[in-house]
Parts: sequence; structure tokens; C-alpha cells
Amino acid sequence: MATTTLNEIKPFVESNDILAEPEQLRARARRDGYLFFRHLIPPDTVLQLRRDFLAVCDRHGWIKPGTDMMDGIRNGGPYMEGQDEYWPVLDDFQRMESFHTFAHYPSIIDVCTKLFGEPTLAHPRNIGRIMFPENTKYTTPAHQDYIHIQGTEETYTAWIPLGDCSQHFGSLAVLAGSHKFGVLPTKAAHGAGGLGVETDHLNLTWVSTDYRMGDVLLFQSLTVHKALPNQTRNRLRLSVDYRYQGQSQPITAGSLLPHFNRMSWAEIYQGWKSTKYQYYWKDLHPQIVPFTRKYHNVRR
Ligand SMILES: O=C(O)CCC(=O)C(=O)O
Repeated sequence: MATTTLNEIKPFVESNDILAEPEQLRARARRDGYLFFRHLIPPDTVLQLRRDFLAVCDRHGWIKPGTDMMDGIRNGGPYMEGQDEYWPVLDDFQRMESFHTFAHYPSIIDVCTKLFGEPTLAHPRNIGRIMFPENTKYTTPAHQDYIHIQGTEETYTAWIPLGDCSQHFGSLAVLAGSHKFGVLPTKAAHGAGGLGVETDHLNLTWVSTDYRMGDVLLFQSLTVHKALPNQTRNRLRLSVDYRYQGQSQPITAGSLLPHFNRMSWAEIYQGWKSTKYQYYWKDLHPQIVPFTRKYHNVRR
């Protein structure tokens, strides 16, 4: 799969200027397959979640002793999804009330509701990621989320780094306009999701940015995206993926389960202070549709 050098990546179109214009947000998302906002969330709110994530990493011995925990300087690894060492950390993220509550942050829901033209359903299947340096081979490959989510193509992923995240640090890039090409054939690949797509023949442009704390990228489920490698010497890249769709749209049962489904919601909710974001989707009676594995027949 072809790699992209940093100087081939063009900057995102920023959409803060049209935040109050639903028609324009929809038109831009239809054109580009993504919307990028600076400072959609107050940096202090993101910083608090970063603290919670890093406290988990620290408890598991992933932070270098004697360093400031908030710098996220790695100890050991690289570890990644699928490895024995990674699951206990992932499980601790899944139990965190602040991680799930953050998915409902009002300014994110507000922009989604404008985009969908109807109330938003936030999927409860939230994902937290820690990307180690010196692990380029396992950088998230170019892929489309639709094959993993299904339900409706009009599902949007919000990708939010928990801290400033330059391109050198492994920010997320999207292939602008790629959502117009439908579901692309998949190919076995290293990195999150394990499935990639070829993109050279599409002749489209990769776009990204140096994210600052509080910036949010939203992209449609058919939009091809990938991470850039974490090229720092020793820093952990932390981020969250949250998913959203219109409440009237169909959804698959898997999107209502915890990521990797390693614990029940009841286990996850133990010790939470509030019940507000527990089982909230049940009151919305989402229309459940089947999940197909027809896109998972990969070329090798
Ligand atoms: O953070 C990453 O490296 C991967 C994120 C991603 O692919 C997604 O949000 O769908």
C-alpha cells in the first residue's frame, strides 16, 4: 500500500465559519466527506479526559517513571490492539464514565444534529486509542469505517486527539471526496481494523492538519482515512473515536455494544456517578438492521 509523505498532504478546509449554517454544513460534508472544526471543545475539557487516560496508562506501567504523567512519555512497548498487554488497558478505558460522557459533549451533538437535520443518536460503542511510537508498521491503514459499522452510510465518526497532535505525532488524514466512490474492495493490512483499501487510482488528495487540543474531525463512514505514523521518539498518541447518526436511521446491533464486546454494559457502568448516559439509546427505539460480512472477503 502506497505511503504518503507529509508534503503531499494538504490542509483541511476548516468549517468554523459555517457552524451556524446547517445547509452549508451539509453541502460541504456532501462535497468533501468530512468537516473539521478548530476548538469545538474547550481544551480544559479535553485535558481532563487526557488525564484520565494517562492515569490508566500509568497504573499499567506504560508511563516512564520520573516523568510528568501528562507528557505521555512511554515506558515499554510498543503495544497495540490484539496483544495480551493491551486488553487490560483497553478494558479500563471502557469502564471510564468520563470517556463515555465525553461522546455527548453538547457542541459535538449540536453540529451533528445540524448535519443530519434531525436529532442525533450517539453510538455507545466508543473507542479509545493509544498509538505508540516506533510502531510505523502498525499505523492505521487507509480504510472506510462503513464495513465495520454498516447500518447507514450517513454515520459520522468524530476523531478527537486528547492533546495537541501534529502530523509528525500521527494525526488522522482523510482522502477528500473518497466517500463518493462507494464501498471499495478491502485488502488485509496491518494496523487498527486489519483491513485496508487501495487509493492511488482515485486521484484524490489527502488532507490533514496539526491538531490542537479541542479540535474535532468529523467524517462520513465511506470516507477513506488513515493515521500518519507516530514519529516521535517516545510519546504516546492518545485519541478517541465516537460515532453519530440521525435517530431515524437504521443501525446494526454491534454499534450498540461495547467496543470488542469484552464486558457487559452492566459491568462497564459499575461505579458510575450518573445514570444519564447509561442505556440511553433504548428509549430511542433504534431500527436494528443486520450486519453483513460480504465486505470482509479480502484480497491478499
Ligand atoms: O486513530 C487511529 O489511528 C484510527 C482512527 C480511525 O481509523 C477511526 O476513527 O475510524
